[in-house]
Amino acid sequence: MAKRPLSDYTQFQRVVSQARSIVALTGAGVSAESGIPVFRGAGGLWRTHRATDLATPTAFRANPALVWEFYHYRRDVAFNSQPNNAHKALAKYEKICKEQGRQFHVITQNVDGLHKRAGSENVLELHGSLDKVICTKCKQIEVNTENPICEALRGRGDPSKRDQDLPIIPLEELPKCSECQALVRPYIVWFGENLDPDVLDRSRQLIESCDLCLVIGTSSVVYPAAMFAPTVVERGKPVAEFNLNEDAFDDAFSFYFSGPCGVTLPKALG
Ligand code: BJW
Ligand code: ZN
Repeated sequence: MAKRPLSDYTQFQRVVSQARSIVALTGAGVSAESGIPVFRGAGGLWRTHRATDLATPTAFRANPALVWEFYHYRRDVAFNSQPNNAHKALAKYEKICKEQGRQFHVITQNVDGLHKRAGSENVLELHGSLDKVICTKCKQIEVNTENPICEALRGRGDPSKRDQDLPIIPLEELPKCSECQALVRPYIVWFGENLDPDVLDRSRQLIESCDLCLVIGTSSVVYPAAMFAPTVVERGKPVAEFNLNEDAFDDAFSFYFSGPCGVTLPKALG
């Protein structure tokens, strides 16, 4: 199939400046330039494990200490990362829209908190957040930004180590619920788990009512987020895709901007 020609920034700027309700759907690629590894491809390994194999309830049941070690590493990377020019461009454009009485929302699959730290206010976090935990017993959700989250995880999580070279962390030393003292887990939506129904409802409403959708730094293989942009196309509204990799582009969209989104987004929204 012939390659889709890349889009014209001036033409996109006309469309974005006239849109009344814009949704930006973001994925791991938006945080890649902040140093946070993406999930699929070369960056998606932690030690010998695929990140997506550890992000499951089955993996947590089988080895909560290993999954907590992985998430301690993820929390440490995210908490020490800074928003990049892509996060900042989205936050800046949201402010412009607000001043002009237009709607701008970010729906993110990311759990790193960088959109909010960049100043975006209208953010829906589809897959949870690294700065929260949920109790495995009483289901209480708590914000927890302690790093490390418990003493046993201090100095752990190094991706260059081998699992078997480190002592196993006993269950009773893993993070506990402040209410009932049972084991807590990261407040993250793992494969096979339902998304928060309220977050999902609000996301669907935005997708059903927006007149422009930006799809930024996602491989669009994980549902239900993977359905959002096709739904906008079905409604006859434009979708603009920003991805490092031209092969990732969906042929049904209206605009394609290839390259690091820390470069392409500020140019497109500038
Ligand atoms: C750049 C860049 C730069 C790089 N600039 N670009 C069959 C059909 C339909 C559904 C299912 C099915 N079988 C199973 C399901 C359900 C399942 C699913 O979708 N599976 C698919 C894999 C098929 N979904 C679920 O289970 C969801 N729950 C659900 O649907 O409940 C109901 C249900 C249950 C069971 C069965 C059926 C229905 C929950 C999904 C939870 C996803 N969780 C994760 C991990 C947790 C987060 C964490 O720990 O951090 O979320 S998985 C992982 O993938 C993570 C991400 O948010 C998510 C999406 O990945 P993303 O963001 O797209 O990252 P990458 O790495 O894939 O892509 C990065 C992109 O950036 C690439 O394109 C690069 O080119 C680009 N890039 N640098 C611009 N600088
Ligand atoms: Zn509890």
